Amino acid sequence: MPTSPAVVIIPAYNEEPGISRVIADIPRDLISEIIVVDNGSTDRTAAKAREGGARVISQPDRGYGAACLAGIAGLPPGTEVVLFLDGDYSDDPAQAKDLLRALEEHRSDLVLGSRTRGCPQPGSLTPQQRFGNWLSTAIIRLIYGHAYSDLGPFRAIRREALSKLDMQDRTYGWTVEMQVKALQQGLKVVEIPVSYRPRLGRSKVSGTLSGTVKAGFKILWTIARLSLRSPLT
Ligand SMILES: Nc1nc2c(ncn2[C@@H]2O[C@H](COP(=O)(O)OP(=O)(O)O)[C@@H](O)[C@H]2O)c(=O)[nH]1
Ligand SMILES: [Mg+2]
Repeated sequence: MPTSPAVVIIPAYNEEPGISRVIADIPRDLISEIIVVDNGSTDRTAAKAREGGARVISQPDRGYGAACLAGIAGLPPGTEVVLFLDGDYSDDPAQAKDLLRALEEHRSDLVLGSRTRGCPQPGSLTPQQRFGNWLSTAIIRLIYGHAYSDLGPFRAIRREALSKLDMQDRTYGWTVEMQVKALQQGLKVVEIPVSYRPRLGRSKVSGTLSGTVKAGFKILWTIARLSLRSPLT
């Protein structure tokens, strides 16, 4: 089945060690453009991204969601599918093919790459991340009856569905906001296993205590806030 051309958005904050390889491994035949959102990097992330053929958008306001929102604001007109991917080479960009294929084959709105279903390499997911994933997905299952297995970054979504979700979170609540709102709005969601390996460069979230705590609270708060506002609607 033919797949729609997709635009890739990569939020990147000081990802000089990995960004070139991430870009180089993206299968170009299915991707019409690669946008790297430089989130105030102090290294050569932006220069390397340009060298690799990506369009660089600068978003000086730090935050994962802020970077993703800036990428969305910069999408070319006519974009039908958006693929999100991290800049640290933990995900395998070649698997963009599998995500896009699943989007078409299942006629879904959102395809999530599940790291827990895909045998993550030792050291790539910390025990705190596994626990956080387990807790968050268990709470979502209790409220919405849908069993997600992960809140990972690698995902493909139809542009129309993305607009309907009206994404707002500017930090670590981004991925879970998308998943909860997708259930609230009855989107067709599919998960496929993806691989995951230890990142290149230094972690800013899961590898630090403050990042882990802040991300954990933000994720739980996001689930609570969205569910109290409009459960199951
Ligand atoms: N933590 C963090 N990551 C950002 C920010 N802006 C963009 N990113 C990117 O978000 C992705 C996830 O961050 P990372 O440090 O790998 O988190 P981890 O995988 O949980 O260790 C990477 O591609 C970062 O470069 C930001 O302000 N904070
Ligand atoms: Mg990472």
